[in-house]
Amino acid sequence: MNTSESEALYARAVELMPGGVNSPVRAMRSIGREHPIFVERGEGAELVDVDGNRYVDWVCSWGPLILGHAHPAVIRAVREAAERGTSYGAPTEAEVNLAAEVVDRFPSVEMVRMVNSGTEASMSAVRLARAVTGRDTIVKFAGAYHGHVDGLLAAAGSGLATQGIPASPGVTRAQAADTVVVPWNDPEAVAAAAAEHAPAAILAEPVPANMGVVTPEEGFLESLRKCADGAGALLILDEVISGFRVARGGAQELYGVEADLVIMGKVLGGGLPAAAYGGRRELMERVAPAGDVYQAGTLSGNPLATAAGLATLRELGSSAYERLGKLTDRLATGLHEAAGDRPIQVSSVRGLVTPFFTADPVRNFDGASACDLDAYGRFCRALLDRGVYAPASQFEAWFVSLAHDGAAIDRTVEAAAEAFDAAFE
Ligand code: KE4
Repeated sequence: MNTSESEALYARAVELMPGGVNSPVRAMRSIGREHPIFVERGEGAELVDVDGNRYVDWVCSWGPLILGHAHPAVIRAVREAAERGTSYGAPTEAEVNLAAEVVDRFPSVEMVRMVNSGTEASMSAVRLARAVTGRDTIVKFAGAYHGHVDGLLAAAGSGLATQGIPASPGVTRAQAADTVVVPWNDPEAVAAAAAEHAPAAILAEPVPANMGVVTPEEGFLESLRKCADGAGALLILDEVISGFRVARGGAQELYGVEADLVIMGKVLGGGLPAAAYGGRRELMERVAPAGDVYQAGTLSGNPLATAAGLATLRELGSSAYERLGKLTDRLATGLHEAAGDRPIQVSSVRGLVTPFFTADPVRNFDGASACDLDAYGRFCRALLDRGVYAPASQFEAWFVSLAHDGAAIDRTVEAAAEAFDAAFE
């Protein structure tokens, strides 16, 4: 496969941007590639790179493109919005309509504040939870990612339920100390942390997808709800990935658990920068200017992003979720069958799939970390050579879109069968 244009662009990019990219996972270093693929365009379920190579895309911009690339309704909406101007720094009807769409989907959300990234939404929801409860500590889960918020870039301390330690240089010990990191799917650890720290909030991806897709075990989300209530803490569910994807009302609908605050993003912006946090009126009315908790943003609720988000959500009715579920099952089953007797665990939930390179079912970050990362890297490189663009990390999800069809899945499964050979030879 000719990748000379990508290589040439990478040589320039790496001199101008850290790692040659604007977000680390895009560099493809974790699958052992010398350089990433530079994209020229997206068409439905496909990416075309600058050398003209075509790929079935299972990244879909890491989740936003649930309709696939350049969906006509989204392009039309963004074009029409852009022709009226790109930003006003003033309220627009589109923001009201998008907020109404969110409230209609999430019973736990009565009010919404738009921001520009999941990181901003997480940071703001945490600030609000601390203001409302008057407490500092946040309980989060090992392997969960909520954006590069200083205090949430914390690793588990020495023992369970102890204060976090910085997970990145530049994060201070003080910032990390307000975060307690516990294992996913471990109700006892959550209860111990809540008892010891009386937290402001328990923060969770209801369907973790940043350690690969690791679904909550039976009753676990309910245990978080109960634990938060018992501890006088808020339950913050980060639905940046699961929201508008695993069900019309996100994981809260799928698992029947309601959060106090919800973090949203990705699909909400339809591929443009938009995210949000929301919750009950009594909580959200603490946010400035209605209340005293400060948070602001120049481009929050941007007309182009709200146009893309509204156009996307309007395509996501019940039949869309039914179809997305069938496509997901077909991909997950196909990968499982292609793996044969090799040590592969395929985890999936509507719209999300992860082939874990391990012999044992994955139920938390320790399990995900035990995967054979080199084998996953060989697998991904072999897929790329066969026209399949999979997430360049074992700790990510494959994102299914409504632009994928049986042919794209069959192509992927056929390539995977050969790529599994390459991974384990
Ligand atoms: P952003 O700040 O990247 O918009 O969102 C942060 C975020 C928050 N919450 C969850 C559950 C997320 O998955 C993310 C970001 N997801 C990653 C991929 N797993 C974005 C890709 C990247 O970092 O380049």
